[in-house]
Amino acid sequence: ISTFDFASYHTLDEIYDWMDMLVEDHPNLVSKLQIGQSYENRPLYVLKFSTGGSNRPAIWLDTGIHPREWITTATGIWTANKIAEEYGHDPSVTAILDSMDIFFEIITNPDGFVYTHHSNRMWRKTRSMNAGSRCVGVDPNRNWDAGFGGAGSSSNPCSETYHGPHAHSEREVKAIVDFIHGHGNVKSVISIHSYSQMLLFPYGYKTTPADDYQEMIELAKKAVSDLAAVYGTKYIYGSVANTIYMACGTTIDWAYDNGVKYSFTLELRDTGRYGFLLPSNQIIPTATETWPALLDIMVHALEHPY
Ligand code: 0X9
Ligand code: ZN
Repeated sequence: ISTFDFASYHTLDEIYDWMDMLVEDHPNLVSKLQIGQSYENRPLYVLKFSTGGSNRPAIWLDTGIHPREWITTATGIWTANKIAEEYGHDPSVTAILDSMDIFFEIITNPDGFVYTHHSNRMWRKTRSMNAGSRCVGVDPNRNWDAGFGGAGSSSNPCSETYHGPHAHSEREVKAIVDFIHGHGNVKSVISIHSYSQMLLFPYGYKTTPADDYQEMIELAKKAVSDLAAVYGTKYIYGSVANTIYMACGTTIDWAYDNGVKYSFTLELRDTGRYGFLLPSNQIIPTATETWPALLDIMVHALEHPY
């Protein structure tokens, strides 16, 4: 899309308009689905990239589940546009879309996203009311049914990592759970966060290595090396078994435990200089370097059917 400014951060309405433009520009490839409604009744839109078939093996991507991580949404927009433009040109994109579908939720937490624009730029959670508390919101990356309620999550509604009253209490989470279960053929989930420059894979809720640990380590190693080859940006990769802090109830652990083998979390730029307030002049470089890493994971899913 030539009229959209990919190098700036945008509001919810601007992004919704962009989604419609993308669909209009690529009517035979891209469509828009609504998978549910947010707590404040905003539509939860997903872009579907498909060249046909019925219920093909699929890749799920999401950005912006933590709304203050603006670089993820901006990277999502750039990436979705890239997928649409490269089909029929880039051999990897073409091969992926000739046999798989891609589903991309660009604004996974719209209520929180709007809140970061109007009230509190640093908002992380959903905007749901908590019974018996004046504090608002649940951490949508602690709300999944995978070690729910355990270490690295909080039972205090005022905490930034509040896990919520029960697993999948948040509409924004439940919509994805229902979509992935209903689809039944999702082979990869890539959930995009910021910041800290990491590529993570299950598990985050236990120290036991996942069954596919060795395969994931090798894929992650290749992905971060191809990412670094673009501008030299260094990522670390791993799971709780070797690298990161414990976090219970996260998206990719739920996906992995529900049969989605290639489940990864990306933590985009930077390592803390700007943190969540990454300047807009880093949007295109961030998206550009992340692209080969995403392709590595998607191509791996294509070439290793299960
Ligand atoms: O804590 C999170 O939800 C993620 N980091 S963020 O700064 N984007 O909030 C990381 C979750 C990764 N999983 C584990 N640490 N196990
Ligand atoms: Zn996050």
